[in-house]
Amino acid sequence: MRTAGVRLIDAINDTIVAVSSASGHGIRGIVRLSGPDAIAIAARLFVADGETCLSRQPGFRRISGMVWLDTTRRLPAEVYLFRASRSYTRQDCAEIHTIGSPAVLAMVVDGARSAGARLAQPGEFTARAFLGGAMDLFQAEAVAATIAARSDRQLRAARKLQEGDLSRRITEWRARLMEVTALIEADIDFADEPIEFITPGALRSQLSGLAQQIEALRAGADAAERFDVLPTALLIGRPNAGKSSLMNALSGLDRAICSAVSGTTRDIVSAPIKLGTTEAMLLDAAGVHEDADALMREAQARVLSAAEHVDLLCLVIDVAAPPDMSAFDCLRSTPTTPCVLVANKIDLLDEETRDHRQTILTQAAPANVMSVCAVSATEGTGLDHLRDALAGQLGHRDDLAEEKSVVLSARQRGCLASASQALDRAIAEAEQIGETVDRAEVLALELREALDALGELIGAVTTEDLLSTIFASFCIGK
Ligand SMILES: Nc1nc2c(ncn2[C@@H]2O[C@H](COP(=O)(O)OP(=O)(O)OP(=O)(O)O)[C@@H](O)[C@H]2O)c(=O)[nH]1
Ligand SMILES: [Mg+2]
Repeated sequence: MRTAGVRLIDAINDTIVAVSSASGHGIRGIVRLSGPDAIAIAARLFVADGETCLSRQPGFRRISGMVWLDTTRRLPAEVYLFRASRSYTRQDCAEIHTIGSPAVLAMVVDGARSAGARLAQPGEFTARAFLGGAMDLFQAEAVAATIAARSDRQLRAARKLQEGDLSRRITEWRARLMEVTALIEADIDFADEPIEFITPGALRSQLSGLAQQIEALRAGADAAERFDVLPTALLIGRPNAGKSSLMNALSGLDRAICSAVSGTTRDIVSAPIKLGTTEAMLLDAAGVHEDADALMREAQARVLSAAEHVDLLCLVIDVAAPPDMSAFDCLRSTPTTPCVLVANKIDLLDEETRDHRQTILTQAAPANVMSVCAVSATEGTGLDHLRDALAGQLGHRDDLAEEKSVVLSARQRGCLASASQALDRAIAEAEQIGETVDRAEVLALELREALDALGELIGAVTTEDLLSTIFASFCIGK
């Protein structure tokens, strides 16, 4: 929680302190100080080896010595000094590295507070880096995303933002938009003159180009939203085909009840599965067949509705039973969703019958069936081949999504949406006028709104409220 009354912008000249290493015990812990008195305060807590005087050291120095925990106890420590403006926060900074015990680090922080430092608020170091011009808001938010990343892919996405390409692109869009706005405003200023600074046609084409680029970025962010959630595959097929057995076998989790009673599964059950480097969410659901009671019909309606939203279908067929092509009926409402056909229970068949039935199924399969895998869910036969087939369908889609996508926060997507809507309104205006001057005021207003939204996106236009919201989501010490 943010300390009431302390505003990030106003409090920039306070010297702040916090533990910046991970919480809990570790070999090494770090207490970080930033602000005009950072080095003087570190010097009061720390005795350097030899005659070294901390305050007189230049930046980018590591100095060994002892840190005072209280008036009588000291521990070996090292201080890293960074001078303004070549530090993370662009202010004088000192990092005290010592033994990573929470109790020890708390004592060092207390010592720094007694010497005049204030406890940092969440994200306050990064807020200072932003305010000091070391990074834009995109990059600052990427720091939070890096810290919060729980998987490799989230980390890669955060790094992409931190590299700053996107900020440069948006800065360029703003510059183009500013030029157009200036021309429209010139039309307002010189309304009485017979000159037109920008024609409605030129305006439309400039704005449409920009709107398209913003839309492409938004589509990428939407794609990222989807890929952040694991790709999904749904097990579909007749009751008793072995869907739940397959779900447990592929996930290694005993999540779904399996039984010889037809219609065992009713609700949708999910479990994560690993397919080499690809991860996915596997869904198991009720079997689909014609003569069902009211409860079963409700369960089946849910299966078919889920089938419309998954990335891959896994049609499970019991090949121990005589071939019945109506098993494909459940794919009818999703003719374009890729499907892997699983011929299950091969342990119950001799090789010849198995191959024969697999051929019949392959020939009768609808176009969205991409591959056929023969398995035994209970014996584990053929599961590696099935995993490869699933990865082949889901992995590729995932890589593509990752390539095109950029992970944006809800705030960032909101800014893009506002910019895009303002541009659309301006384009609609421009389509209806004979001369720019006719609606120049309205156009300028819309474009200013788009400019503000893009400015807010990269932090060129900031308010204390905005900063508070963004940096409050950080942890203390970062
Ligand atoms: N021999 C053999 N039996 C299997 C295999 N897979 C599943 N079974 C059996 O088939 C029966 C049905 O399996 P489930 O996994 O419950 O089938 P389901 O498709 O989930 O069935 P519903 O939930 O009723 O739609 C159980 O008795 C399983 O032990 C297999 O590969 N070989
Ligand atoms: Mg089941």
